[in-house]
Amino acid sequence: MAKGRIIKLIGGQYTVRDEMGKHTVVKPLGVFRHQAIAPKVGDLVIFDDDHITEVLPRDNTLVRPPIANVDQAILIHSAKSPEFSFFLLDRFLTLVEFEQIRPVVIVTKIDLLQAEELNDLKASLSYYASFYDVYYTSVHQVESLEPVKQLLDGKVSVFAGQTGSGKSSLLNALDISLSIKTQEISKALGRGKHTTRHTELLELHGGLVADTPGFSKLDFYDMEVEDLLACYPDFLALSEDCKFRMCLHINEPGCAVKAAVKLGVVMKQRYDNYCLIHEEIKGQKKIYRKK
Ligand SMILES: Nc1nc2c(ncn2[C@@H]2O[C@H](COP(=O)(O)OP(=O)(O)OP(=O)(O)O)[C@@H](O)[C@H]2O)c(=O)[nH]1
Ligand SMILES: [Mg+2]
Ligand SMILES: [Zn+2]
Repeated sequence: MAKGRIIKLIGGQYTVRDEMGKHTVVKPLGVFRHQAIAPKVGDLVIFDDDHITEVLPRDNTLVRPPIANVDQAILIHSAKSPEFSFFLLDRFLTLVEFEQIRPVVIVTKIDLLQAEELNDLKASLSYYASFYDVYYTSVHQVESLEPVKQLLDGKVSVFAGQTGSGKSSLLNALDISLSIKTQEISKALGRGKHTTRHTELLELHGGLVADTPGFSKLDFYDMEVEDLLACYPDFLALSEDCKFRMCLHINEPGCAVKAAVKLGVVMKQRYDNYCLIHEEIKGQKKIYRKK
């Protein structure tokens, strides 16, 4: 019997990495089929020579991508191509906060911006940098990769971001021995859109990292509008001063968040994105009721 972490799942075969770093390919015992939980990538497990016998309690679990025990979600956004989007950033941040996982923001492909454009983007993102870690990278600028390497050490990280944002390229640049397929290569092979398909934890700079398929759809189906409150640390800090205890910061009088938006303390664009997501969640409920 040994303890380890599942780092790969392909065709019912699990690769487990033990505490010494040794890999063993095993199957789960049949018993898991009758339980609500199936072993997932990221799970800490007890295993023998050929079977997983126990899944240890999870800290957290993501459905898409299907990974357990994630320490941080590294959100990869391209500075250009595809165009940087604050709306997409706030959507990703909301979903990651809802899962109670620490988000880290990486803006990549910065080589595609003029110096002035990059300065403008950094100025806008400085608001986020006051409560999240924000990094700027390019696969063509090796010095930009060093801080990211340190970020991975000793942690289980998920790289997430829209398709084409540069997740696989960044991982390849962080460790040249990886050679993960990127879009250029898959285009040459004549494949369809999503380049990265299965879920696997890669051993990288002292940590484990999942390169997830690009999300094409980010929905809030599991959320209620009240759930949004805990997903905005900047608003949360102000909400003690809202007149109403469960203020949703939309139409309530005496709202400290709305007052802070007016004063320019809270970024207007971020507040607008919050309102759009709030509306979207309300809209979802209406559709449910009709059915
Ligand atoms: N100029 C420049 N191009 C980059 C950079 N990083 C990635 N790219 C290009 O962006 C395109 C998409 O990169 P990928 O790494 O395949 O993107 P991905 O996020 O893994 O995409 P999916 O696997 O489909 O989700 C490729 O053509 C890369 O060469 C960068 O730092 N600078
Ligand atoms: Mg990829
Ligand atoms: Zn309020």
